[in-house]
Amino acid sequence: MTMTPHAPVLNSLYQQSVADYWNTEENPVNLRLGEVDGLYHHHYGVGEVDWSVLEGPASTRESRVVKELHRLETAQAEMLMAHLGPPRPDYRVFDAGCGRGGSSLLAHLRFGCEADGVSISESQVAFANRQAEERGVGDKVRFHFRNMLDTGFPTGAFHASWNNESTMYVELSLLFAEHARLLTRGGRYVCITGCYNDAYGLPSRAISQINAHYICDIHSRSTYFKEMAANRLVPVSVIDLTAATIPYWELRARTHLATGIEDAFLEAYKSGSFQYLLIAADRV
Ligand code: SAH
Ligand code: GPP
Ligand code: MG
Repeated sequence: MTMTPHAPVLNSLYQQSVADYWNTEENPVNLRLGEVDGLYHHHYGVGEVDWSVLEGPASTRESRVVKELHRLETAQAEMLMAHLGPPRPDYRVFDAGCGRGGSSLLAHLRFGCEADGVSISESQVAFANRQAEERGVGDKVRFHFRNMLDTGFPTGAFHASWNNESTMYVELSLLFAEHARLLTRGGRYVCITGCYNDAYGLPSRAISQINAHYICDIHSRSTYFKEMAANRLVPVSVIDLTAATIPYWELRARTHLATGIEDAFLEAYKSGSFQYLLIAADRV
């Protein structure tokens, strides 16, 4: 696989603005957590919270909070990994919208498989490649400055692929067409995403606030299934993780790492307008 993109990576002013966001993003809630073990996540957490981190000696509270939030975010990535197949060590997996590379590294550590991640942020790609090099896995885990809608990778090159909180930046019809092209027949696709609930109606105010905060466009739940069905992706598991992610946001809101978006997530989830979903699908 060549390192030279076959087409321009950024194809609209919108994509340029998203790239600008990620090229300059340095939130402590992401960097301090990543420093715990070198797995840098740009997604949220799931699972029960150890609330005792907010108590005890003030001198160690911040570092205990950091570790706890990181543990919950890593648990989210582990949940995605658990639906990947599992990949064999000789398999190749694709990470669409890879951020600083945490999920790809985790996939290699868990399964021994090769991973290719793409992001439209050049600084993220450079950061993620440094992490892989520092771990000595740069030959197995590679990150590329490419567009996930038009990756340039060969057809059928991957046995599994995923989007971990990156589907809300693109049109799903285009995204799933590219995953379907890249996956072998019988390959596994997984996404974890926030979507709006068709049963509630159109996006609530809190969802609009989340869209404005990250420059994204949260899709409806129905759009995922419609576009998967149109692109040879047949859902095999659908897990509503909404209840599992609310404690993460409750904790985050009470810490020194809160960014100001926490109340919008809590309001969106608790009102029933927003859902945190894992969808696993087979490429048929
Ligand atoms: N999946 C990662 C990062 C999620 S943040 C994680 O779980 O840590 C969203 C990511 O999507 C960012 O890295 C951003 O650069 C990427 N992204 C957004 N639009 C993209 C596009 N069209 N092509 C490739 N990556 C894109
Ligand atoms: C990235 O996480 C956020 C997104 C990919 C977009 C929104 C996701 C939804 C589920 C709607 P981050 O870790 O960079 O965000 P933060 O800096 O807030 O921790
Ligand atoms: Mg984060």
